[in-house]
Amino acid sequence: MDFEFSDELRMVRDLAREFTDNSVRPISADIERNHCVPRALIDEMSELGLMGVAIPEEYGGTGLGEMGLCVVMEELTRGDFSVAVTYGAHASIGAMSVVVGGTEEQKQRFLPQMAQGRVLGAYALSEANAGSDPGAMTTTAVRDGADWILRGEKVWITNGDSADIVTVYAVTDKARGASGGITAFLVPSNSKGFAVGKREEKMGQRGSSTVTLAFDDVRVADAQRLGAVGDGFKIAMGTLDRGRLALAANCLGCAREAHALSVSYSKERIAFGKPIAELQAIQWMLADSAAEIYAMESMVYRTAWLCDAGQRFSRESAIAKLFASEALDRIVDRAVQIHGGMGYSAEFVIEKLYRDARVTRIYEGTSEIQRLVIARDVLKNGG
Ligand code: COS
Repeated sequence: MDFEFSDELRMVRDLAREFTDNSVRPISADIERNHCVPRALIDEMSELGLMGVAIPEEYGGTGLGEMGLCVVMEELTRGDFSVAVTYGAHASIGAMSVVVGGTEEQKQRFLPQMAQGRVLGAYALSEANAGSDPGAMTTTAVRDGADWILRGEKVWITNGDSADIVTVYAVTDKARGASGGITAFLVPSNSKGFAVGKREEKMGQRGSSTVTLAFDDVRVADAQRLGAVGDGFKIAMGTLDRGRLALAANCLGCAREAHALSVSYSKERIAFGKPIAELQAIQWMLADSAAEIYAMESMVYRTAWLCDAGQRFSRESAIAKLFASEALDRIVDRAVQIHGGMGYSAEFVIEKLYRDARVTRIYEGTSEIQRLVIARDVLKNGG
């Protein structure tokens, strides 16, 4: 058993850490205030070769797999959650849907450009009445000669307004539902009839753009169909297995930041004539957070290892996402408590981390959905 990161992973971690400390952290407050992750940051990540960290080398990526992606996600989130999410919509669920579902020809065509950051991806599954139950989607794709015509609306799409190509899931056989009735398409955002709608005003992660996308008879060539007709739901779920894991890595990064700030603050803040770090009430909170961070880290990287080893990891990724997001909520809550009034002030970063963290229990599958995935697997396969 080897728990050491390889030299390559250490290099990419150092690169992502340096980028985060030098380019992300100093402008995190501006990103939140302006509700925008500057394009220059994406370009810088492209130049550093981070956009294709999980894309296999034969398709122009760095080939560091889910392990590499988790390392980068963790580091970026230490600096700013919105930057990490903007990155993840492309490098995780955008590009990974092509890795999971694409034909050889599609991988050759799209992945090298995605790895270089020249083509940015996004992932469009949810609809107004199909969030936890994506099988209930109503966006349709109807065959028209050599093309398909897409019609419908997707909601809560990260980077929907900046992506060049969006993986869109649509019903191709209503009678078959999730099992064989949904197909995935790679839809160029400059297609006629593709329209960006409302942008969400959110509690946290305000720099990350979340929009509605409308498809008004968008014509898509059959060559843009991702995987076989009817395989869309499996591609969506296989991609989400990876997305949930990457999100657990985000939670880990955010938790580390909140915890590190809490440790330094508790050593500086004086109460009852001594630093609050010397009070047992504070020490217990710091100890609980340290224990949970260690558990998060262990789950994230063990699950990434499972994925990269080609083993099924749906249950483990749901466990990692469930545990990491719930633990993060407790950790940022403790961080606010340790910081007292300073933790509640918008002048200090803890208040932002508290808001940024809350959605992790909701998106890419709520905690309740993760429990459902885990319980189904436990009942089917034991353990
Ligand atoms: N990988 C590959 N295939 C999968 C899979 C996975 N992780 N999970 C399910 N499938 C397959 C199943 O094997 C099944 O295939 P067959 O019909 O050939 O047996 C098919 O997909 C349908 O699966 P299932 O019957 O489990 O579908 P349900 O409609 O019951 O949905 C849940 C299952 C609820 C778990 C799923 O809808 C889900 O994850 N919902 C949350 C969605 C979500 O996370 N949304 C957030 C927004 S996306 S950013």
